[in-house]
Amino acid sequence: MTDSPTVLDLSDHPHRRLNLLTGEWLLVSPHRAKRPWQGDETPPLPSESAAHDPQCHLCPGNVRANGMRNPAYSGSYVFANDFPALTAMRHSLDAQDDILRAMPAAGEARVVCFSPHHSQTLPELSQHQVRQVVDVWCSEAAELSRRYTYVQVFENKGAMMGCSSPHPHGQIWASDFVPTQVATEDARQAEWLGARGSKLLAEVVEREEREEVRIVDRNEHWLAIVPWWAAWPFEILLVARDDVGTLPELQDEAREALAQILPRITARYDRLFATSFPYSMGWHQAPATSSRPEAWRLHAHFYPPLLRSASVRKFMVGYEMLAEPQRDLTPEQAAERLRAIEPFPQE
Ligand code: H2U
Ligand code: ZN
Repeated sequence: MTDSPTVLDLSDHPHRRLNLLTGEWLLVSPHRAKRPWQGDETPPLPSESAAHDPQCHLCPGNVRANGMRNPAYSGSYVFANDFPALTAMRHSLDAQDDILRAMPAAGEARVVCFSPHHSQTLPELSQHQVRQVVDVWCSEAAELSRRYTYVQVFENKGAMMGCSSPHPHGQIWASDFVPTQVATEDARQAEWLGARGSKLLAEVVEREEREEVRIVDRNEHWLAIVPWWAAWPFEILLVARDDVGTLPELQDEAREALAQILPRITARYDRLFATSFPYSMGWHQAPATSSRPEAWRLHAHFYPPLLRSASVRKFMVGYEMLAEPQRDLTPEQAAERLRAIEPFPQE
């Protein structure tokens, strides 16, 4: 440690940044991005292109793992997950244990096939087809939130993320409890509104539009940024610019704009390392039991694991597991790279 500190340079010196949505700090080490790399750089597997796979459990007309047959669907298709993590049966706890604590958990899980096509991912679908996915997310969230406290809409993409089927699909898990991360964001946004009289993510949007350096893409209704506090190298936060707290509240124009920006974001991802980019993405919205639903701004998180090529990923191990998340590439550098990509170059 030197005893006369120089002024912190965010693009060069180690520093910590606060994730306003979780209250957690992360370590940024920009100087380390320059170090030599001797890791694995094996080329990616060739990507799928078949329109229909007779072995696929999700393709139209095929039999699923539990013996049910999918209809010959032509748009997006939703079915009840055959192996749900949550079931609708409600249970009660007869005695509270202070040491080995538990609580009952009930809910429902569904699978959303984005389209009948076995290989076309979001950037390969037409805007009309992506709009169908958006409408399904909104209508499913509306229906399930009448019976459940929280509806988690998400997509796990790519074998690297543990996705079990290459047929593009997402999942919806509804629960009679508010999951941990959502409860944290709920409390943080409520606290922010109470303290500052404004919405946390509205202030973030306003600030990021002024600074520009972390913007990846935008349209009239949405702003896509690599957030100030991003933990994953190419993490994206997609925030609604309209004053909405849940998916069902999205109006026609915002849904259409979402169907426009989603393929653009995911096409940038695919072109970054010339591979079908793996990620987990999902929506965060106000839970039905929020004490301050008006503090919420609807948003989606994209958490992709890749760091420097189609096969070299970031591992959240060591310091990340035991202390706090850490990154080398700055969010500003990541945003600059994603922003520079032309999502759909003219052929
Ligand atoms: P991934 O998004 O992680 O690939 O999960 C796909 C889900 O699809 C998984 O939760 C369900 C699995 O239970 N599934 C069915 O419900 N029926 C099937 O026939 C295959 C997969
Ligand atoms: Zn399929």
